[in-house]
Amino acid sequence: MATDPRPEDRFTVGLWCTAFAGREVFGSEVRPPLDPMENIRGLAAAGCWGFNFHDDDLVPFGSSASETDRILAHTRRVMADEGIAVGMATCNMFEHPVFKDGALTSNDARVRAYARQKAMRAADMGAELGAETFVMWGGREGLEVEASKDPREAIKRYREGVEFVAAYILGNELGMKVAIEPKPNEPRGDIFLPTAGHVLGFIATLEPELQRIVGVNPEIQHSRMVGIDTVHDLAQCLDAGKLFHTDLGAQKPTRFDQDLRFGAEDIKETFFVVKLLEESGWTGTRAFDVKPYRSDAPEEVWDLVRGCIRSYLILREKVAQWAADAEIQELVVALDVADPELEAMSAWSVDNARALREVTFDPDALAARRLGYQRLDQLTFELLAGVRG
Ligand code: GCO
Ligand code: MN
Ligand code: MN
Repeated sequence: MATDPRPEDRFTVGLWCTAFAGREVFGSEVRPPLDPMENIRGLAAAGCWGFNFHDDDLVPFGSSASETDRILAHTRRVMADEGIAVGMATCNMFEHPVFKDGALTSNDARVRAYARQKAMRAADMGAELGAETFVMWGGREGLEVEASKDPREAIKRYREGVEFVAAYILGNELGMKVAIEPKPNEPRGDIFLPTAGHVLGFIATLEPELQRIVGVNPEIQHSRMVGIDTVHDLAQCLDAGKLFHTDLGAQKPTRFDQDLRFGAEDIKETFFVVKLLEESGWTGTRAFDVKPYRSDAPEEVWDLVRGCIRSYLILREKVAQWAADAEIQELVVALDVADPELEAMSAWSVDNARALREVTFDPDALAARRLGYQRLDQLTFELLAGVRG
């Protein structure tokens, strides 16, 4: 089984993932801080083609322009040394207290302006390091107190903010696409643009020339938090030509954002995620947004990275096996029933509508068709469980 990553697989991991020291609402850090350059070297050694970063992951918040340049130059040297690229860059608009009640959707015009300024700087950093995608995750763009924000005003402000950032990237030819990342809640009680569907609807309201460079960054964990089908989420974005990035990981439904190791939960759904990406000819990076357990020792964060990559590649092999399994394929092929005569009437026209009205159907006979889903799902399970072939 081919489980060694190749450069063309383009696996990436966020610097914030491996640097996650375990601080959360109930407990303090359990691991020492991880220096960003050590982090980049560690990701390269673990098999990553690239890394993803927030501005503040690399350049400490509040650094001067010259300090920023120095750090970026140093980063470029480490990247060249290690042969590692950058997949996506993003702006941390959630951590500092200034964003306590939102960034682009804050009621305070000064905070909104500051957020735009920070996003422009983050976009410059991303372009400088060769990122192809600029992710916008609005972690603080939400509320707990419904009376605190007019939701229509907030969404309008969100649009103006995204348009501003997209126009900046386009106007300065930074060569990146923007991918908005939906999330239903956490850290806010309710976050605007909670699902991929909301983001798709939102994108359709942007200035037409900016729409072209704005897409979606769906995350498995965030879809599972609300219990919706991750595969359908991705498929809807693909169908719209808007899957610009995707954050891979694992999650049990209806919990806090667990950001578990890829493949850690719902192996079957994860298999169908890989199947969809591979069969759609996905050319983006294969990006993991995962967190080490709080119980992990410092060196185990690299097991997390290696595990994600290995699980993805194992599932990719399973996708090939599934496609080559004669019994499975026989069932799958039988599902599509063609009827050239009826299909010729499927496009709307007055003549087709008239002809269709004259057709006699036998609904009971159609309903009696046997589909074989028990067998199909069982075979899929057995293939994944390793007891087939
Ligand atoms: C989360 C989010 C974040 C974002 C990241 C990029 O886990 O809640 O997914 O990890 O992806 O901040 O902006
Ligand atoms: Mn994410
Ligand atoms: Mn997440």
